[in-house]
Order: sequence, then structure tokens, then C-alpha cells
Amino acid sequence: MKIAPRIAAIQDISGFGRCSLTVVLPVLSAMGSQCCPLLTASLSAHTAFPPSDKATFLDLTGQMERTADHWAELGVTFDAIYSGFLGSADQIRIIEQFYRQFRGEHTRVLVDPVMGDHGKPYRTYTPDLCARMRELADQADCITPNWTEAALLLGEDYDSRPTEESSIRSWLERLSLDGRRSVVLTGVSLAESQVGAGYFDRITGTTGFAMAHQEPAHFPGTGDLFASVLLGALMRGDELPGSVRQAVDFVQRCAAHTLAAGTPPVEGVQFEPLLKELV
Ligand code: PXL
Repeated sequence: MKIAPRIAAIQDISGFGRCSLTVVLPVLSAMGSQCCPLLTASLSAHTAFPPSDKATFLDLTGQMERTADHWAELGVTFDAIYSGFLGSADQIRIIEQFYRQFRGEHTRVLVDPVMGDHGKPYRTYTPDLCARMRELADQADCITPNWTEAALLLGEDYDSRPTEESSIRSWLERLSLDGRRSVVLTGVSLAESQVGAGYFDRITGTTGFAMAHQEPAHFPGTGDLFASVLLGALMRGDELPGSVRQAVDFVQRCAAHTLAAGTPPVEGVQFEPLLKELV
């Protein structure tokens, strides 16, 4: 009997606007993994909606260590530890401690170094938080930055990001920290109307690309969708290149479906009707 791989998902829950746990949990479950949320914060909605006095943000940092300690008492072990959007530098200290408690020889650590998009850090990401995120990402087996995050990790200017294939490969190699970690860089385009991901696979030491048709809209939360499909595929035993391909294709199909449905992009992609394709 196959036992579901178990993943600790260190994420917030945003009640409206598909991102973080409202994406991560259904995707990982559909792909056959057990997802155990270690909650960082509870929000009324994700932060891509217009700022409002009514928006709620409940910081759950104080619950994280206690939750980890209870899990340790229960003897829980994890096949993967996956983190995304984080609320404070203190949460990073707690995640590092979580690694010491729960990172076994076969535990894969995926850090989605969520910090910003379109060349700008998110409102809540201070330079200190970005510096700590870089230290957390240094410990990962695999990272999934977008261009903004890759530039922040490398200390490069976002506007000088490469467009040539050979220079993109060299960014991927630099991001791998001498081949120590796998890298999946999202938002890569090598030809007009195509977008996808470039990767460095630390198992083979090679770089590659997976591309799909570029849909003409931007949706919050697709980074979380991408990383979740990638991790779900890796946990099923797929190699990195095939996992990247599945993530690129699924995000593209969800974006195309959402555009056809005509719902507001800020609400995220309608992945629900397509979820069965991941099973
Ligand atoms: O998709 C990343 C993300 C996760 N969680 C919250 C966010 C965002 C991006 O804006 O606001 C609360």
C-alpha cells in the first residue's frame, strides 16, 4: 500500500483571493501528498487587493514554535518542508529551528523565496526580511524564484536581468550556489508569446527550459500554484525537468481557463475545475 508523502507547508491562509494555503492544500492533496499546514498568518484577503482599513492580518508567529513542539511530541516526520510568503524575520528563525527539528536525511526542503514581483518587493518585505529570506533559501534543496526574487537573491538589478538564453543559464547556475540546490526560475521568456520556467537540476548538473503559450493577463497566486504542482510531482517521484513541465502546463491551462471564464484576475486563477487533471 502506498503511503502519502507528508509535507509541512509553512504558509499563511488568505480567506479570499486564491494564494498560499487555499492553493497549496488542494493541489498537494490532489497529487497524493498529505499537507500539514504550519500557519504563519491569517488574512481576510491576499495583499494584492487595494489597501483597506478593513483588511485583517492576524500574525500567528507565536503559534509556530508551539505547533512544531507538539508535532515533535507526536513523532511526526516529513518528506518535504515547503515555505512561501512569510510575515517577519522572526518566522525565518523559527523555520530554521524547524529544519533542525524535522529535516531528516531524505527530507526535501523547498523554499519559494516570495519577496516581490515586477521588480518591486511586496509592501511587507523590508530589506532585512529579504536578507533573511536569502539566508533561508541558502539552506534549500530547491528554490522557485521569479525574476524579481532571483535579482534580490543575486544582488543584481532587476532591470539588468538577462533575456539571452545563455545568460539566463548563467543566472540559473549562479542561483544554484555551485550546484548545491536546484533552481526553478519562473516568468522566463525565450520567444514572443511564450513564457515558462528555466531550471538548474542539481541531480544532473544541467540547465533547461519548459515553455508554454503566454496568456495575456497577470494573476496573483500563480507562484504558489506553480510551486505546489512542482512539489506534488517531485513527491510522486518525477524528475525535476518533468515536474517543471507539469507545473508550467498546469499554470498555463488555469490562466487560459480563467481568461475564458472572465473572472477578475485579482481573485486568482480558477484551478478548481482543472484540479482533476493533476490526480
Ligand atoms: O502568492 C503569494 C502570497 C501569499 N500570501 C499572501 C500574499 C501573497 C502575494 O501577494 O499577499 C497573503
